[in-house]
Amino acid sequence: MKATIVTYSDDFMMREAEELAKAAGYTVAMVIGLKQVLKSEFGVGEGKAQELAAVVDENGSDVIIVDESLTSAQANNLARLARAEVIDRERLILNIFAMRAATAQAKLQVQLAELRYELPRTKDAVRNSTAGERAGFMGMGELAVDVKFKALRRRMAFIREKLAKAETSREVQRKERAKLGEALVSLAGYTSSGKTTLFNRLASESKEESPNLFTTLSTTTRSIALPGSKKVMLSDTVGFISRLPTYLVESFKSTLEELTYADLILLVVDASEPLETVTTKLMSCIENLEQLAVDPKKVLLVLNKVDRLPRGSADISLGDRFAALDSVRTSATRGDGMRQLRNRIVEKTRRIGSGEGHRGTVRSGRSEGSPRAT
Ligand SMILES: Nc1nc2c(ncn2[C@@H]2O[C@H](COP(=O)(O)OP(=O)(O)OP(=O)(O)O)[C@@H](O)[C@H]2O)c(=O)[nH]1
Ligand SMILES: [Mg+2]
Repeated sequence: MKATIVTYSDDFMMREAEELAKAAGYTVAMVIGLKQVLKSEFGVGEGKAQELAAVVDENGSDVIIVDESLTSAQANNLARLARAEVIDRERLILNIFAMRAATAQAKLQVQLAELRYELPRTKDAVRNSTAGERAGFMGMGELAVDVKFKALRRRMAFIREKLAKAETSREVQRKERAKLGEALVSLAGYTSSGKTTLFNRLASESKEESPNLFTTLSTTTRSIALPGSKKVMLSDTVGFISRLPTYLVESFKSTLEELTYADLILLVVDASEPLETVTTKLMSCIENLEQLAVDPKKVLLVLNKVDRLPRGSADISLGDRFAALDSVRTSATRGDGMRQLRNRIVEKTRRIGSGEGHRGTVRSGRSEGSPRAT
């Protein structure tokens, strides 16, 4: 399917929107950058909507992707005018997640996010389709909204319950692991930064790595051996993206919660991108970690893909904003920096494990070197 993308005239956003569209399986015919995307009933501005209709007609796109959140009225109006299917950013991300969900848990999480997406849009759609009815049958429209709403809510409650059950068994597993006295180390970072490639190298695994966004949707945890016959549990997690819909974060909370239990977080960054991109992505990762109430002291920055940097290039300077973060340079594909990374994990989990005031649910005294560890 061919798609024309409408986004902001910003290099980063244009590239990211294109990558998202490709990850969802579209062939991208054109990326249009606008100063203002959310406008009027067409979502892009009426004049622009007419132009867009002509462009899509010309390049034969089946789909228009609007890189913003649209109401169903906006999407419908634009679709009618341009005679093409209209998909907004949230729908696009949901479609990728739906395609990639492999485990039962991930599938439930996606279903929950779908329902959250639909809830406000159902309201719109039912209102519109029953507007005539309401005039004749006094309030039938409202009734239809109600029925539909109740059905959606019931379904959501059902899925939440199922997810909660799965969460209980994860909790049991977590406690079992805690008894082994191994620190938990989690990989986090922007989608496609190389988390799974690092995970595979550290754990001698062969989980799927790919240049597509959101390759990994569920957590995998393995025990890995480190220098000094130390062992830690290492988890690979779902990647972050900018402007991630909050309900998607909520739906994937139990997966992301892995990060709140971690003793150490390896925040992976693709350091081969332009500094501005690196900074933007790092900021959005840090925002996500803050939302999950992760302690910045537990973060070790992994500047990955250094094999792509020009030979002998100076140290990557991220500026004062990230000065507090410790960092290691790696190439997960070529193997650079792996020894340093392993050593840093040993060091960092030793310090974290020795009982400096853990918060809330995080267990303390499990790691090697702690007097309480057994
Ligand atoms: N050149 C180079 N490529 C790398 C390196 N690490 C990973 N890659 C490539 O980057 C792409 C993304 O890697 P993944 O490991 O799938 O990234 P991820 O962070 O797990 O991504 P998601 O699961 O989608 O969130 C793949 O094509 C990898 O081969 C590296 O150090 N150097
Ligand atoms: Mg991955």
